[in-house]
Amino acid sequence: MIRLIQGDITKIEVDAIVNAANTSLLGGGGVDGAIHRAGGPAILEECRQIRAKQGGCAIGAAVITTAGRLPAKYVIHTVGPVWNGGHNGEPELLANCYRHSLQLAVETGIKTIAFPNISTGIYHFPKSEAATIAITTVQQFLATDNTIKEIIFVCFDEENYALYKERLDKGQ
Ligand code: AR6
Repeated sequence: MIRLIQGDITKIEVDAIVNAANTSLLGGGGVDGAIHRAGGPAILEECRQIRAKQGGCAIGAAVITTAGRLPAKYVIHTVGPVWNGGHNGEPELLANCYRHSLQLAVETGIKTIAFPNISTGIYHFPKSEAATIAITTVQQFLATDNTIKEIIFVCFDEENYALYKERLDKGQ
């Protein structure tokens, strides 16, 4: 089941929230900054350990930590592509973020997961195309998986919320 919410992802009570991180895994602005601020230092400590072991996180890949003080149980950190005109693999890399986050969720036994609008802030991915990619990728995943019970798109801004609502209301 897919749900749509407008709000702050750090407040959502689900098994896992997804973070729009960067390849360093060491935090930043936007939703990444909000998650580390609200979740406390435990998340960054686990990110540092992952970084020491595997050197950060590639674009389109995902890693998982616990969620510190957040109401969620886990944080799945994925790294979206920086928009650079659209001919540098950005759409496929963005789809990989959703796909790999969901695969990691299934491997961890997660049943409810919340996504922010990855890459549509500091990384400047056009919101309309990003919404289409997010929704179609998630729908494709749900068509072959029966373990994830709920996927929530958490839109922070009005524009993203309207774009998602329009697509979800008509079934895509
Ligand atoms: N809850 C939900 N969504 C949020 C929140 C929040 N609390 N805060 C912002 N957003 P961005 P990116 C939305 O910039 O484009 C960081 O520095 C925001 O409105 O957070 O993938 C990382 O470390 C936007 O729609 O992520 C990277 O360096 C969406 O989250 C870089 O930014 C994503 O915006 C990643 O850039």
